[in-house]
Amino acid sequence: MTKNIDWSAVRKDIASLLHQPEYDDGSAGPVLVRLAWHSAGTYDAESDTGGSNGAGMRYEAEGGDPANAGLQHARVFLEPIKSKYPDATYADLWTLAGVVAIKEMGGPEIKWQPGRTDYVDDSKLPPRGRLPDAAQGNDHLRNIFYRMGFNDQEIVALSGAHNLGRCHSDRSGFEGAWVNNPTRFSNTYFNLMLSRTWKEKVLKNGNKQFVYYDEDADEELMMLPTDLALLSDDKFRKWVETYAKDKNKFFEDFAAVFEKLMELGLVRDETGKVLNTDNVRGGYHS
Ligand code: DDH
Repeated sequence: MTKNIDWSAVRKDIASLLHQPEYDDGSAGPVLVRLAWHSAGTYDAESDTGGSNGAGMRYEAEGGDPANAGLQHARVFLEPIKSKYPDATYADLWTLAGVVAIKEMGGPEIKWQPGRTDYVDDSKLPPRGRLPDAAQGNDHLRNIFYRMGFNDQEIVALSGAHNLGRCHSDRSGFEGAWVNNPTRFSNTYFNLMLSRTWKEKVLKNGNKQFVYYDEDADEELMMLPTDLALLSDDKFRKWVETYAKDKNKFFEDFAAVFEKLMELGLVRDETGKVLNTDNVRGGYHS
């Protein structure tokens, strides 16, 4: 059923909650982007399960996946919005919050459409382990993102989201930010990846990451093994180089691929209406 929701008012309200002086780098933006991505990134094209319908992270089966540790902060930030617009689904609010946060942090405008359901079909719950593991390499990246229907160029463009936010030792077990200004969307991540000398560092918990000490900012920046894996493969590396050189191209490609990510698992008719609001997709494919 189409509800009459004033989405431009919702967007404004999301934008006005981003400023959070007590939280992380002063912004809820990065963790909201991660919530949006993890809500959709469970998609499996072959079995047609997972994806942005359902907001399954509200429940332990998905929300308790160690890959989703810390995302409760993002969900709590959005509760006042849900209370103000009770007819908006969580699945719509989580994806829209990511889109609004990216724009507000200086990123591109990303097309977004509502219509997602909060209905969860238990028999179609995505199993854990569908989100990427930062300790792995290129084969893993391809397995995970090809499964969602992305290609090599799209994998690199999506990875550029690591311009934003940071790793937390009590969430993922990794530590630090990728760039000096982690609440400003840009292509700095790609530039730093190529231009700095990254040294392996073993954390107290045994996790390996790569670090570079930035003297100007007196700060240690980091890369995950999966980030630097993009440099060791020509098909990925050429896109890292393209995006490092050409910020506009990165913004354009990122906007397209993030829009595609937010649509994973949805079947829409030609008017944009979501058909699989029972969250069962099979029957809608002709
Ligand atoms: Fe990521 N990401 N991500 N990521 N991600 C982490 C944080 C953030 C991987 C691992 C981690 C994407 C892809 C990958 C964001 C957006 C996106 C953290 C740290 C880990 C670990 C979490 C924590 O400790 O709080 C891996 C591996 C991949 C991959 O294999 C490609 C994608 C595709 C996106 C996206 O949005 C399109 C954002 C934003 C953050 C910062 C969160 C925060 O709280 O700050």
